Amino acid sequence: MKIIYADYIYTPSGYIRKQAVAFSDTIKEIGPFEILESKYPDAQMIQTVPHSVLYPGFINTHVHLEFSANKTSLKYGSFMPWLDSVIVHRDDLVGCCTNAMMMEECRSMLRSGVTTFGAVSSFGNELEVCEKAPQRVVFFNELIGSVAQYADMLYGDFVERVRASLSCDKEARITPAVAIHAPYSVHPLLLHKAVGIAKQHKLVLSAHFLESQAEREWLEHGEGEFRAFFKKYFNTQTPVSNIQEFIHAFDTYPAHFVHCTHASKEELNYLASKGHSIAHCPRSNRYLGVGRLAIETLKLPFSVATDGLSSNDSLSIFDEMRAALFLHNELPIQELAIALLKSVTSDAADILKLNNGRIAVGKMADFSVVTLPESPRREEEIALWTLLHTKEVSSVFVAGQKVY
Ligand code: MCF
Ligand code: FE
Repeated sequence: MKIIYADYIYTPSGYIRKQAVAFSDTIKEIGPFEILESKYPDAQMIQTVPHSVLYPGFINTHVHLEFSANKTSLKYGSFMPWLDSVIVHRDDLVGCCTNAMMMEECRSMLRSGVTTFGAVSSFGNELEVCEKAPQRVVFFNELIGSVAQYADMLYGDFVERVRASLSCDKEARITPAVAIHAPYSVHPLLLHKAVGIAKQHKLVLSAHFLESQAEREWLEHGEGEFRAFFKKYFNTQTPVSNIQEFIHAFDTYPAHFVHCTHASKEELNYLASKGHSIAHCPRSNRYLGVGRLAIETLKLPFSVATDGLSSNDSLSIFDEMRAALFLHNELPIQELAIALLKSVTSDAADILKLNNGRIAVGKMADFSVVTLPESPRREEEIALWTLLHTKEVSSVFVAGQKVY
């Protein structure tokens, strides 16, 4: 047993003062330090430095580690030129992305307090790194392919990758999951089979959805910038799916939709009515020029996530939350800070169906300790000071073990 003490603890009912948490691999009890100390006299005591706030470990629900080598290869600014540059540079970028490079990015997430991440993998190359990473990983096996002719072959490869991630060592804390790339790139034949697999094995399901205006135009009318793209690379003129067909494929199984920057109010409300959620990636959206997701009117849970270095400059969840403060510059800043922290803790845990993300009895003992530069003058501002002053966290625990 261990007992950790901090000036403040972030709990589902707000920040509590001068309390401690007793834990092994899960949280056993929360209460005054003296009481826990006398109840568990053999426990290892962990006293955090002054002005520390104990948070549940942060959760980054959507990242692409395989693009960790990208620095200047991919074209930022607007979606189609970016996608074109992905087609041109993908093989090189993925080919030169070493395990060491990906592990360094896992460690950079760890330094920002991320104890769980959702890794989208198109080839399965990252599995080894994810097994060795100190964090929990929801391993999203990505399915992509719009040409019906290749559907069987692509599906076979996908099933193999799902199988590999299902048979990981328990110690590695890998949770297998399914990612459908996007409505424009996945044939309905594959889409329905993949949703079926997710349902059958109760796997978390995710999909990029309505990220750009170009995607919308293509899916609705077979027009716009995607037309030339599909003509050039696939010699086709018609989309394989449309918005309604894609949305309805998920009607009976909740999914985590990534971006949704070009979803209409009606579509978003429909997603909400079916129990879906959203991954909101502020910097990726800004860098790919796809506009702002109006998080203030969403009726469904959302997480703030970094996306990959394919459309970002770092995988720090704090850099991401600070960017969100600026992207959503018309929202009241204190309330926004509170909402952002909730989005990367309890909401993200619910989305990934994990028993963490909250400091509460029975939850997994994943923590990140944030140390503020001085004692907060007003308690109602702790969330904002946390976001503004944290470049790196002070320490991190996963399943009760100190990993940073
Ligand atoms: O989320 C961003 C932007 N939207 C779509 N895809 C990706 C993103 N970052 C990486 N990707 C990957 C995607 O998973 O890029 C490839 C897929 O493997 C694009 S299709 C050649
Ligand atoms: Fe993505």
